Amino acid sequence: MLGIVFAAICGRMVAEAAEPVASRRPNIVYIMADELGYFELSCLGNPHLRTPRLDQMAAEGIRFTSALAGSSVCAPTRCCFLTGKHSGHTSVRSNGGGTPLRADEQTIASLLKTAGYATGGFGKWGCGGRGSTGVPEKHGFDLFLGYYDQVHAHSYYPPYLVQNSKEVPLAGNRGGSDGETYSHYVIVDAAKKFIRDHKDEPFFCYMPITPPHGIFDIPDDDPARMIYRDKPWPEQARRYAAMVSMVDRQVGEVFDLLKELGLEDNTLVFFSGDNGGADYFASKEHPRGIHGANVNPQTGVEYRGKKGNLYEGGLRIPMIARWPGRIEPGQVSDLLWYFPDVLPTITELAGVDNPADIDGISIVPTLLGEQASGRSQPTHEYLYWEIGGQTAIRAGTMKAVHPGSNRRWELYDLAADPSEANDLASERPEELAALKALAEAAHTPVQEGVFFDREIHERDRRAKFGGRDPSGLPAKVNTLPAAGLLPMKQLKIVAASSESDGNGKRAIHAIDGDPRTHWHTSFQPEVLKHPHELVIDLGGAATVRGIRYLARQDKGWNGAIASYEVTVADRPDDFGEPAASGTFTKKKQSQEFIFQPVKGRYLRLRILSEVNGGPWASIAELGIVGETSR
Ligand SMILES: [Ca+2]
Ligand SMILES: [Ca+2]
Repeated sequence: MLGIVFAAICGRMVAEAAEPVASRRPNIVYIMADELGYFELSCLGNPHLRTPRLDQMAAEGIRFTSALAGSSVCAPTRCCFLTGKHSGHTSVRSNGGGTPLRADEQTIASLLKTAGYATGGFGKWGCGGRGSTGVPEKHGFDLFLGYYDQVHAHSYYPPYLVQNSKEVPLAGNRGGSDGETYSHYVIVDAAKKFIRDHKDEPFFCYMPITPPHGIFDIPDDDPARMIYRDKPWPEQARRYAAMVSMVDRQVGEVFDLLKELGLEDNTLVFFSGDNGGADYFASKEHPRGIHGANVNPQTGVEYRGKKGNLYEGGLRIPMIARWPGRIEPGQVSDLLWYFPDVLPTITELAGVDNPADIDGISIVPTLLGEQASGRSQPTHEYLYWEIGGQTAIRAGTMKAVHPGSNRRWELYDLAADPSEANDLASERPEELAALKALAEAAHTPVQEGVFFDREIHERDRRAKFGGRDPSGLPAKVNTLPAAGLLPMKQLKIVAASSESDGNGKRAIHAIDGDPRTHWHTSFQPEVLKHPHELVIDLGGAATVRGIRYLARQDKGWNGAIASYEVTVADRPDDFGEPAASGTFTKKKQSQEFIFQPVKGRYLRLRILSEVNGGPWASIAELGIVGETSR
């Protein structure tokens, strides 16, 4: 009897294996909401937010309790998703908004292209601004409509969207919250049209949609607005809730379309967040936000942290997959996996080979069952994240977190301590050391792609504001007189203690000859304090007689320099005693400080304080008084 049962099972396995998964080449729809927290679905017990179609999707498919984001913010997490790499290997590790993929990088879409898939993307790209090597149409997408730059994506009413690097005007829009054409409707409509247009061939429809990410805008006549109209919450919290329910409705519309086209049984649909939830609308009464993105509504157990850091609150995302007839309905899986795993999962189903340098592992055995896929589910030796000065690494239930450059490593056992409240670092130093060693090996220096045309990219960023210059700069600004200075073109920044990359206030702006741009020190994920430094290569041995400085020319004063030291040396890494120290005053006009001449090739400006006593440093222009040695 046992033998017969065994033979029957084996027979079934053989039959399944004889028809490889890849031969069917399923359509793939991946819907990624921006900033939807783990506990913000009604099927997870959220007491406020109504998500009936997502709840239904979970009931008809598989819901994951331990699926994690590739990173805790938008651009880096998208890069992990698209390339199958963890953030120690990716090209987009900055969340500046337009940081590009390199030209040679493969993505899910470029791989699916090789298997004859039609590929479309709709929403927020975040892996390369216009004019760069990272644009989606150069990375496998036949069609991408939406926002290439993330700052552009802050507005639901921009004057235009971008499709394959061309502008698509949106009627009546003036940027910010001001306009007549809600961009998200245009994006969802285009995605549905793409599915319809490609119903007879395998397709990949990637929908990295922008809601419920703020600005929290949704048309007043959207049906989802009605659901929360009378709730006793702040208006912004009602809007956020409506955006969640709007997304839920639109996910349902995608399912309805697949059903109408007869594609349900041959289409795998994923739905997930992009990074951990934020504590939106936090108050004294609701310290973790009104809707409790990271608080288990049943147990009260919290995930520590939120979007932007590498505690569980920054990494936990909702994740559901549905494929009628292939994924057993009603499953809840505790498999520990993350964004780099999406690429190999999809390529396995499409029958495409993976690039050699990915970090992900296919989860097909979990999705389809180990019997149907003919093998057991492999698991990760470790999962790895880095962002800004933060690092985290997880092996099984153990997780080591390095929360910032001047903080100590922490160690948690998530099985016993899901809230990461009990740091075991001093109790279990060997385990921490082993994880740190893995983390060190997982990190490689970042190699970003490049821009050919920064101006077109800046134009997209200004489109958030309807094309207006948002910086608050007056029409006429002060300038740095050039007389007696080393030529600005000859100067080069060789080191900066930090720069506010996300704001486009990079160190280069201190010496770019443009008074309207400025360098600002970083304030995310943490505010870095004095001293701040710039090291400048003078382009050759020079006699330095002083410095000339122009404070930021917009309305702000943050970072405007008070006291500082100047050091000149022959090597960029061997500075001795300062040549001079001085103090600038609080004014927008050019200021100069002349000191005893000193010779050298490299100048270090060390900034010790700010005019208002704040922790930052900023410079619109810095000139070096002196002459190049002959
Ligand atoms: Ca996000
Ligand atoms: Ca400048």
